[in-house]
Amino acid sequence: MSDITPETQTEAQIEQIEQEFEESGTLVGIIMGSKNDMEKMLPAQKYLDEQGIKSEIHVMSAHRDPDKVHEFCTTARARGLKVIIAGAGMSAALPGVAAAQTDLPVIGVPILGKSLGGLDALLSAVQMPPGIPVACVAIDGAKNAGVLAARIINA
Ligand code: AIR
Repeated sequence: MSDITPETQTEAQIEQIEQEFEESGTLVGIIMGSKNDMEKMLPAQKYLDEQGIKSEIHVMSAHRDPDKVHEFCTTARARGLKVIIAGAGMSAALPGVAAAQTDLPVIGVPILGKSLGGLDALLSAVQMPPGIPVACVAIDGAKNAGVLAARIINA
């Protein structure tokens, strides 16, 4: 006779779901504000690939797709992600908006735009209010975002 009650069965199911997420093995979510940022963001994934760390890449804009960003960030931990890398140019809200909606570490990548030498994106990513941290790398510094994510995971 099985001693699984409806309560323990539910716990077992939850454990199974968590295990499935762990087995999928994706540890880093790489997000960016536009498909036009992709080329600049790929060095983060390349570095993580070289380290054997699985990542996923999505395009979502904090301004154009706020619902998508909310969904991604609020489910990231439950889906097994450990770090989020967020890149955007111009008024780069994405890193900060991500950090506001998850307690996972968020690494911001300011992307060089057509004006202001990338200072717009740098300041948008780095000037976060107390309590909502973004670890910001250099302008177009996606490789270092990958390196930092790997260090956080291996800490
Ligand atoms: N962006 C998109 N939504 C909000 C922001 N800040 C950024 C993108 C991109 C820049 O605006 O991250 O770097 C221009 O976007 P696009 O799609 O017009 O090339």
